[in-house]
Amino acid sequence: MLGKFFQKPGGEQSDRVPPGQYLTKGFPVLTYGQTPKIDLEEWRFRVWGLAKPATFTMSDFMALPQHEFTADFHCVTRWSKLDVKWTGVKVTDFMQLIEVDPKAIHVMEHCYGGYTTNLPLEDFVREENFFAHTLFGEPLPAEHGGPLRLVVPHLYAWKSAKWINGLEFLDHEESGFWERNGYHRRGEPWAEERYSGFFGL
Ligand SMILES: Nc1nc2c(c(=O)[nH]1)N[C@H]1C(S)=C(S)[C@@H](COP(=O)(O)O)O[C@H]1N2
Ligand SMILES: [Mo]
Repeated sequence: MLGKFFQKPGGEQSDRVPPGQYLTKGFPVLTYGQTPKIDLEEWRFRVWGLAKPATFTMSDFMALPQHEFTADFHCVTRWSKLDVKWTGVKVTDFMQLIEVDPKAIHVMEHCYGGYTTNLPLEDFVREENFFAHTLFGEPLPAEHGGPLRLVVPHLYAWKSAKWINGLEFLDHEESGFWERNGYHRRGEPWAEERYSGFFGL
């Protein structure tokens, strides 16, 4: 894997690269399956489970305060990309639009294409998490999750759902796609929470 595109972190960047990760200058695409085809007119975002059911359009997201974010991106397959620049909406701002039952402690992210991933509510509702529609000043390319993806910088990137279209609030933990297929339940890069014990590593 090492070579032109993957470098061992050196100098002052090294304290930003979690253990066992290598830097990449490009931005690899990591998708299980196909990039779904999404018609922007028909795009909808839904909330259900332990929350008052609600449906949102892209205009609803664009009406929220827009922010630029710079965040590091860590894939469990060992590549990291520093200083990714996104534009989007804070999860904390979106949460003001919905009514969540106090019994909810987890949230399942749902996506076009069927991918799912699960987060404890306290990992989801954080100041630095956001829904992104723009990457380095350009509309988020479809292969990177456009029109809208979640970005959760403090966990491995499989928690950053591409083509996100819904949140299901839960009073218990459920496994999403990769959590069912051997990845760690939480996925904290600095603790190298890569795979569940059962998977072997
Ligand atoms: N819907 C969906 N979201 C997803 C994935 C996926 O396969 N489907 N892959 C995850 C993984 S493992 C990673 S590392 C990142 C990769 O994002 P990128 O393709 O923009 O680099 O998206 C995450 N979000
Ligand atoms: Mo990943």
